[in-house]
Amino acid sequence: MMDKSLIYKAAHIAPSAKQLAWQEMELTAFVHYTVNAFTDKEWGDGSESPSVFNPSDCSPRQWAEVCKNAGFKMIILTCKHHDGFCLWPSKYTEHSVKNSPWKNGKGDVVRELSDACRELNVKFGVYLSPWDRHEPSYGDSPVYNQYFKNQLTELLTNYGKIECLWFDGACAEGPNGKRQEYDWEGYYELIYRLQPDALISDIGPDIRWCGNEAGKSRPAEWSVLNVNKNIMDFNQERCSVENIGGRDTLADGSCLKWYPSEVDTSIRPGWFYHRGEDDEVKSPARLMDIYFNSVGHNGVLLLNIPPDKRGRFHENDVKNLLEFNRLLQQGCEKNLASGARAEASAEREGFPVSNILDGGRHSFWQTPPWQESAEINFDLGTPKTFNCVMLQEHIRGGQRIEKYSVHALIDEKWRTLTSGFTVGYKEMRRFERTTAARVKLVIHESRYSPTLSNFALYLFPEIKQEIAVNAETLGLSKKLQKIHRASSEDPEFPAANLLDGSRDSCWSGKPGEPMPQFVQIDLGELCDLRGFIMLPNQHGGGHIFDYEFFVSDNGSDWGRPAAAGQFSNLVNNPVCQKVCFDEPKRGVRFICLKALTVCENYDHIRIADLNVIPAE
Ligand code: FUL
Repeated sequence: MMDKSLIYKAAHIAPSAKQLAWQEMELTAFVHYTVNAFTDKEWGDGSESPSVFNPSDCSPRQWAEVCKNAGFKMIILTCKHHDGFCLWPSKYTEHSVKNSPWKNGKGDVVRELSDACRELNVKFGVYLSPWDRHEPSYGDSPVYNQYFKNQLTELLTNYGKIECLWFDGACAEGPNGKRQEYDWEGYYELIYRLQPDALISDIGPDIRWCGNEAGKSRPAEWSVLNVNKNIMDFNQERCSVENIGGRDTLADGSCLKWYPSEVDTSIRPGWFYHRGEDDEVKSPARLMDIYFNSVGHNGVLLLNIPPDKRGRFHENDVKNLLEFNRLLQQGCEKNLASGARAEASAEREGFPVSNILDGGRHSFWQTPPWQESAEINFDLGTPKTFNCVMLQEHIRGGQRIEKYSVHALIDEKWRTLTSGFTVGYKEMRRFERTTAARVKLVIHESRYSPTLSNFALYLFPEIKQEIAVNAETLGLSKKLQKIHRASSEDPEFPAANLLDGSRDSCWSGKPGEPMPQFVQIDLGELCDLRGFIMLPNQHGGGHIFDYEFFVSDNGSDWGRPAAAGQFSNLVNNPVCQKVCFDEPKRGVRFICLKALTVCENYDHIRIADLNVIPAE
């Protein structure tokens, strides 16, 4: 038996006014822009010259207009990403737009975007990467902390209202990289002093990372969490666990906190613009799935749209975004339950169930204290056709529902349409098109007393699921391929797994074997190649950081690498990596991928799939 006072406490933890306002924005946009758009990299290493930053038609106004027209309420700009290049003319470094050819060094992307946002009534936030691969003081902790605070001060004082500061936890220079002790408390104090209303996200006290960059959420997405260590530890250790807020995680309740989930993902496989990904922009259908997984599952969506080399959102991204918004508007246009007669099995005085159909945000229904389950029956009057249900709790009072299901009366029998766990700010579930006049919501379990402020039934348009285009479909047939050699293999994870076409199996080097580790594949015939693709391990770590890739016609003479570099951001975003050679390689029969270093000091490397991209 759980202590009632603990449950009472958990049921009454509520959002702050700024957290609530943030949650109600629902859709927010990320804009990742830096030298990477010009060097075709995902993580710049800081050695890029500012002269590469030269957009031909940079239009932050276009970014703001598109976001606004697609229903997004805030834009967060990467003012400085891990490469250290600043999109504003910072006084504290030469590594910025002021030394680029763009507008003869007189440009300021932060200014242009913040102005456009203000004019269009879109909120503006800043991403400032703590990890800085350019700044020489990085790693000299007090000196760099001052540098970081100086930059924060510039951003917080010169650009009007900043709604959100977004601090990235990424920090991976690989083995022997510099280590910086960040002064988080000092950064937060500065923000509280200069912009007290700003939210601090990701490595911050107001908003938590959902735990992945793939647009997914967990079955029970709680906003009330036991944050029993400092935020940094929580973000590193617990933000990815499946059971994030269940009763068994609440401990003695002394560290409960409203810490809601933000789902950050990119409209493209990478966070930055790469021409080679123009055909891999997420379709409206895919964006809709992500919407249901984020906004429709007690989260806020932070969707990244990266400007291209011109400095504009690419046409494909714009088209898909606007179409996504059109479908969403169409789906939510009409609440087919409005006007229905609702009857609840229990009702607290003053909180009638009719409140959930009045369309208002503030009125709500609840049960009497400690009535933790309930049923609400809806009589729609005449049969209606719908395929989606929307529930909203009155989160101003806390988050409470733990398990629910929705049913329709069809041919005199109750058929379950959907079921789930948490509701929170908003829960939206899709199911097969259903025609019925009677619908029932069952709240099976909740904390103290469930509340509901809105209930809706919608008919979403059927969306054609296009065949997903992704890098993996570019590979050569594996029929003739076989493993030539591998530096080592864990018998449980043989190198042959690289050829089985499965995303779930992988090749693992033997734990503890020294680096470099390599694998060689015999393609079975001579081929002309444009590049290669590598699908990282989909179930854990062992990701390669520095690599070299070789080709050969005989399997023993390899020569100089055909490509070499670093894979970026695999820990957080293990999507398929596509590497194109400078020139096509002709007459190749054997390939070799050599891992020079591994992320996070793992003692083995793991990859799921390796293939080549034939030259056209
Ligand atoms: C990650 C970064 O490493 C990516 O480049 C991107 O900025 C994403 C939002 O966070 O951790």
